[in-house]
Amino acid sequence: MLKRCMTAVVLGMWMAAGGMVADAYAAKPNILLISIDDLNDWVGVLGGHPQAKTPNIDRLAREGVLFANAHCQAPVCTPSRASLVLSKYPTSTRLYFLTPHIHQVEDVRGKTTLVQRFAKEGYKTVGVGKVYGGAEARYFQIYGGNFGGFGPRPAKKLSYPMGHPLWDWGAFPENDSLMPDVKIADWAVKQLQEKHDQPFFLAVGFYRPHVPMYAPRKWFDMHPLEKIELPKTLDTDRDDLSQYAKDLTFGYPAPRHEWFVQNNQWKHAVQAYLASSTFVDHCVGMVVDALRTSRYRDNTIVVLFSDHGWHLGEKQRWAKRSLWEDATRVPMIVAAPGCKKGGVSPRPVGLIDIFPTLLELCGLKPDGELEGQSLVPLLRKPDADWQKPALTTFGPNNHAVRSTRWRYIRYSDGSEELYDHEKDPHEWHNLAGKKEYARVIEEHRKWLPKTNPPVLERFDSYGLDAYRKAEKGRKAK
Ligand SMILES: [Ca+2]
Ligand SMILES: [Ca+2]
Repeated sequence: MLKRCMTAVVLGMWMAAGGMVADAYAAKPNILLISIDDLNDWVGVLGGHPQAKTPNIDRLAREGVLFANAHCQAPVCTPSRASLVLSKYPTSTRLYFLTPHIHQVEDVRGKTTLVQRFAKEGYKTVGVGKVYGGAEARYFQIYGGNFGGFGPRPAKKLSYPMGHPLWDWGAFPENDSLMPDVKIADWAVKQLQEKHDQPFFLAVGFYRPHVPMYAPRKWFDMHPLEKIELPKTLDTDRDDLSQYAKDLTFGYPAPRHEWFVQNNQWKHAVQAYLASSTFVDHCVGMVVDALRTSRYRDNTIVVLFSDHGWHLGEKQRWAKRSLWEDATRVPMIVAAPGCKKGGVSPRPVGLIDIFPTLLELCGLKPDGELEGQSLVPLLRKPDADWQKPALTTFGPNNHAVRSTRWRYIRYSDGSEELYDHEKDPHEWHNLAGKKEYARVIEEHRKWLPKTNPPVLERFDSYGLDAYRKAEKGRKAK
């Protein structure tokens, strides 16, 4: 099948070159990597929320393979993106939390990251917006900037009066043209309209639906407040969690769930998240539409992903920084020329697998240091046998193992959770204490990392307090 994919690519190029392969680069497909910040499974084709409106992502999924059981390797921006571009688990890099970044850690900064590998292979590497999640310009030959990143903010907060300056939501600013994500899309569109003499690796990183959840009024109007449905929750959901789990995942730097409920903001925030997601989907559409009408249409691999999920009240908590499905499941699509269209893979995969997949799709030599595995067998047959589960880590010795059916979590104090996704898609009922599941747990346990190097203490990461509190509680036991 890979041969067939590649044959189609080469044939397409051969015909485009008037029957002659123009040069050594001609056989190599271009790459368009689209990154979205903090988008969970509230995407039409993933069904995470019945009111999600993401027509452009849905269309892209129909043109490629949708990985419907894809997970981040760390449930927070920087380490998730680091894991993706290095194809290494947090337990190999010690990049567990928001800081440090790749270039700040001696053992890691010499490694060749995804984009740099393609530069070595003769690709022109071009980036814009948030891709690596910090020091972007170091990694691209041409970097277009972030155009204001998280975007303009109103003079006075619209919804959430206290706390972090980014935590706010509402209809703002007036026009799409004031949104950094639109400028980022525009910049990327221009790249696709240009003539490139080498194969290119174009990485486009959008900022919404990351807080502040501002988008112009029209995107809110597509999700009328009075019709907003809240996510399904169980009031007693936390009762079967260990104290360690609660300390680790409820000490996050965001408003408490109780605040949303008491201040009548839950629906507003759900509306803002849906509006921000529909808005960013529009930006994705701008770029993918430009590709479809460009000379690169038939020889470009498109990969779309989000860096982690997001809670909106599930388990009575908000945002990222947990080992549950809400924080680990991500949209992930691979659309490669000549390959299967409209496939949906139920197999557990990770963002860590993108790097080796792109190498194989481009006919490049595999890199034995990469810890992900190529997804080309699933691009061929989306439900092919697949042994390896997806692994997510949140601090040393805190891991979730996601197989096709189960989620197994083990925290550093030894406490465990097990959820059966066939019967309990919301992960309400922790089965870990029940004897009849001992064998399932045993099977999942063997995938836990064998080593858990400690946090690099000299980097005082935002949001690390919760981990420290949980560890303090464990040691006091
Ligand atoms: Ca993020
Ligand atoms: Ca529960």
